[in-house]
Amino acid sequence: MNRGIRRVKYPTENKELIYWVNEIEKWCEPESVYWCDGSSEEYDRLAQLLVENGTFKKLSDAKRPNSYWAHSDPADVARVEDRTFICSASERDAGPTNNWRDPVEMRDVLNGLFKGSMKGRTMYVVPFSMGPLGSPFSQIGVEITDSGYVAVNMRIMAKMGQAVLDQLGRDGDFVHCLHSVGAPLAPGQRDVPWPCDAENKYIVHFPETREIWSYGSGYGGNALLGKKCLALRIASVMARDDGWLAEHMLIMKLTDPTGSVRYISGAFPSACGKTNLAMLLPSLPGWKVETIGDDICWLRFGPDGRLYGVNPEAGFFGVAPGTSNKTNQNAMRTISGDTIFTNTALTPDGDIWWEGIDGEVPPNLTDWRGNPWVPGSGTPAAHPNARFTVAADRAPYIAPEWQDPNGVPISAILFGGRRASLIPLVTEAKSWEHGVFLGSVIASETTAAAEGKVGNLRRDPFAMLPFCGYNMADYFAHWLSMGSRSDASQLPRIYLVNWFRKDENGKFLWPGYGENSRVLAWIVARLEGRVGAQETALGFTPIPEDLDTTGMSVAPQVLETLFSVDSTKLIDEAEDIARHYQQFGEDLPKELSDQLEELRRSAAI
Ligand code: O2Y
Ligand code: MN
Repeated sequence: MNRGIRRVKYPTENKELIYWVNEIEKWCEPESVYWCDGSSEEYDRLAQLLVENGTFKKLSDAKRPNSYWAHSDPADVARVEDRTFICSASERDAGPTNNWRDPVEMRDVLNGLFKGSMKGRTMYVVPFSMGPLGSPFSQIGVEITDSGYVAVNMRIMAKMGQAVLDQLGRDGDFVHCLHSVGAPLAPGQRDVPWPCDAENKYIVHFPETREIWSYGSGYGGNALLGKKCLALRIASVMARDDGWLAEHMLIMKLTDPTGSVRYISGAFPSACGKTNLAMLLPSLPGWKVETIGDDICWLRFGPDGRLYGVNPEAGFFGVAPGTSNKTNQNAMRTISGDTIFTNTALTPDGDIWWEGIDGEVPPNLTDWRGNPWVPGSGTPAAHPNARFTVAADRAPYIAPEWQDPNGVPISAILFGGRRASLIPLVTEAKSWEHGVFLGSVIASETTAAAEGKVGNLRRDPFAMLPFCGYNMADYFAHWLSMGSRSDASQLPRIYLVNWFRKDENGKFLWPGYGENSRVLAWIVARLEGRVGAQETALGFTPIPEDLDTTGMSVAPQVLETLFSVDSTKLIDEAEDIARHYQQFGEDLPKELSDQLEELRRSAAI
């Protein structure tokens, strides 16, 4: 007899995990604890529970099989950068672009918030692997969460469940990810469809101990902790320490008409069409794009000295508004079923709708807040940050090797931004160092929908501003050091692209979308040494005749503008870069200040 001794059968023998789960259970006081096994039967059961408590509405099986619609609290609709903290031991290690808090003080705050935070709720234990199970690239995490919505989304976005526990084994290490929506229930209290503590959000990273604590939000990157928190903020620190790169990049497989394959990765700030590019339908005959990943890329050197990229995610958490058969037919095919939609509008016959989707506006829509929508009311039916969550292997255009445990060899890295002027359609960096310089100054002009004045420039180095878990000056130095770890001929070449250049009347000069395949074809021609280039102050741009424009109408003077660099604007650009660099003070690598001096010199010529 073991009277008084609680014997629990755990689905793992990992001592640290069992200890941690028990400690969190004692502290957060949930009603029950549930270990996720990751099965499809479990997914259906948890989704049904979410339907019963009002978080999910099941969509029509005739319209959108096995799919669900959720709408969030209006105060919990997106990542919250001002509530995202890096709690490194020293403030200097977080750097000037992160919100730093003293880790000891932050632990005090969090301990207070998490005490009893899960009362009346189920505590889900979600083991997950970012990256293919067993790959040398992969990292295991365990998210403890009191949100069923998070558990089912995590099953789509990562490898999740028993197979991960088996991989973890008795002594394996994992990233501790703790999440609570921060809405404990008193006995008998009715739950709301989207519990959260909107006024009190904390998205906290402890880089030294590789921990993530997230409180108060149930939405996206704030709550699905494998994505931005682990695969970028914590992974960027691991990558610095272990000699690899964790990047905010898509990965695509590009096949030319002869069947020759290249893999390209690309970093773009939000609202620059990264998902659309990853899923591109080329307009150039004979070319094919297949997707490896749409948001995150982990890069490591292979034994041959080349950089190999892996997509650590298993799904897409894509922006819905604007997605259509015109902008992204592949995404539309992917989300035809087995998808969770959050904050889109809902049609009366049980389907979803958003601004920019194909066809007429259906009558009698329910808006993203769950209210009848009045067309012309001035408010959109779908929230601008409405999302779909869908498994990557549902995509008809996913590359067969997308989960290759060794990754795919990257031939070119693209850096992009939204720039109405100055930046050419495509520019090849002069060297790895020059490419790092271009990455460190990526900028986007704010659009009318975004914060700030239209046309304001926001620098977003490597599109990692919200996602770098340490001092960005050290991150620049890490990128530079990666370039000296291999022979220059083995490194990917770096390209700056800009699909958004406008003429003096504010009209886009380049149609974008499928036509961007012409730029990719030029890049491949450069990699293969088949075309020359013109040297500009920013790097090498195409000789206009070398861009394949067959089948499209583009005036020669437009191409000339697209490939030119206006030297008067370059002087202002160099001054703006100098201001951007000032925040890093003495920590800015000398190689980058030298690159800036070089740009200033060529601007002055
Ligand atoms: O948490 C959110 O609101 C979504 S953020 C996001 C989701 C998918 C891919 N990228 C991002 C991003 O902010 O870069
Ligand atoms: Mn992203």
